[in-house]
Amino acid sequence: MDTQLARLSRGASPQEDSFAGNLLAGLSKTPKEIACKYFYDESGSRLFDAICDLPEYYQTRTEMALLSRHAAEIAALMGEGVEIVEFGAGSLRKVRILLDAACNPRAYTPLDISGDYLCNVVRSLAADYPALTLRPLVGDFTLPLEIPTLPGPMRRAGFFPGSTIGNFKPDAAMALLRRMRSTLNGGGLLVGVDLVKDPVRLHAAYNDAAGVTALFNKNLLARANRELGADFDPEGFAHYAPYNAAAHRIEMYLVSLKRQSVSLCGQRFDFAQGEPVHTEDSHKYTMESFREMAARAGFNPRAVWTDQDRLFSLHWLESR
Ligand code: AVJ
Repeated sequence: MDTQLARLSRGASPQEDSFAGNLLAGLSKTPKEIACKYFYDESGSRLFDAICDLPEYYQTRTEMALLSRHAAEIAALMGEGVEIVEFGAGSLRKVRILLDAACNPRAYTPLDISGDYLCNVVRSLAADYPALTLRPLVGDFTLPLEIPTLPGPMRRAGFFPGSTIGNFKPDAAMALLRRMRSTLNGGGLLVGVDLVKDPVRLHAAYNDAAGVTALFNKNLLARANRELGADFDPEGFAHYAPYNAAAHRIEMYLVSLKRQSVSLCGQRFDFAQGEPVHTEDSHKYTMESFREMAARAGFNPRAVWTDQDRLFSLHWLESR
């Protein structure tokens, strides 16, 4: 059984693509920003798992129910002996539903940015699926990537759940889908997409009563303190996550509650009272608007599934 972690690094230089590099560049801009992929160190990945269990965060349980309900149909579309490639694999909870339904899956290749976290979750998956070939890859799926093919004839199916696609602006989302299409060598892609809905419900999902999303957002600052010796005061910033209805997206910010300065890698950064740092966008689509985008990215949108309340959607896209 091959569960060695391989590291993919291609494209941007490690310097400009590192957490430190992104922070130094992003905090020098006006308005300030930090890229959302840096949420996911080991503790951020754990906080995200806690978000997925929150009563307000309907996305995860709705998507899991859709996967379970349509698993047989999805398995048939993926075909026999498929290699499942998951982009941003996280806890690996969702793929178990697919693996249980799939016909003799050839391999499972989870790709994630958090190596420590991936290593742990892959170990427990390997124990539960002893016959499956596992190829965990540590890396950033937003960079161009080529996954070495396994020997013998093999079809790939991509799995991109959780509405992670929503973290990209529509143009970047389309470019990402195009790149995934080429990584998949003609195979299909199963994508989970959060839907446009009542803004009050959307707002609640990113502003939970227990404050877990606030901790998740502030983990960026705690992580900078841990890894880079920065001196952020996480209590000096507020979690702010409004829904921008015109742009169909949740926008997430850390807002400085006072005038303050922070030192980071020998540089000083000043924050005005009330100054925002943009940390995430989470775009929402209609089923039709997502299918249109997928078609423009070179996919043939085939099946689409949703729940009774039309909270979330699962799309099966075929390469054409
Ligand atoms: C990474 C896209 C699944 O945007 O809903 C959850 C991240 N941020 N709560 C989302 C997130 C705040 C999440 N996804």
